[in-house]
Amino acid sequence: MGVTIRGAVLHDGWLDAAAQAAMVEDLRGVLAVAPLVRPVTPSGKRMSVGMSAAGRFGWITDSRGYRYEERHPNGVEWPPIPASVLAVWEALCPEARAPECCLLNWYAEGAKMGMHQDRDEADFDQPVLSISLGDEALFRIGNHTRGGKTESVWLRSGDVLVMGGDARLRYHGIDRVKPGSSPLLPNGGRINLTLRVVT
Ligand code: MD3
Ligand code: FE
Repeated sequence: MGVTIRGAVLHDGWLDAAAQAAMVEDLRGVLAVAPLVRPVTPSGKRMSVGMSAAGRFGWITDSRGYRYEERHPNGVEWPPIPASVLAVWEALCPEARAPECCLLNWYAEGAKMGMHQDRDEADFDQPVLSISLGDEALFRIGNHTRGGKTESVWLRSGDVLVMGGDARLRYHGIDRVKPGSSPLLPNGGRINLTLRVVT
């Protein structure tokens, strides 16, 4: 069932160690086609998080703004979403439409993500599902406008968080990642996958 935090449902330890390792192997295949990039925001700041994607669309940002695109900045089509990842969506979001984007965020030591809303998608009735792999991350969730009280929770490798309903448009971010907190990735770091319906 999962634990609810401001309407987001946390499925603690949803993926066991073997499932996590198999998913990481699938993601190595994605990254071989669509390598990580550290995008630049419209204000000209380089993000600390590295990004790639799978599925019909990937989310990108550059000097022209935030948007979904059907190709990697290098011109290739995004690779398909791995079946191991789609299976998590099917299990936890059976009523939702099929995901059209699996955004892959890579957190090396020191990377973080400031508080933001996810609102570049067309249909906010569709949930967003997040999968955490590797080092633990301090996730913060707030309100429907910037500011006010927030709540924080550590996301651990194998945890899955579903943001639907009231949680879908809440401000959220990652304050920090704890180096050396998971044995999953040989050189440490954290991968976060977010599955989204875009259109
Ligand atoms: C709450 N990613 O990719 S995942 C993002 O860990 C993003 O990389 C963070 O925020 C990460 O946009 C947090 C949890 C998450 C993802 C999407 C949400 C929480 C959300 C959308 C709405 C509300
Ligand atoms: Fe987000």
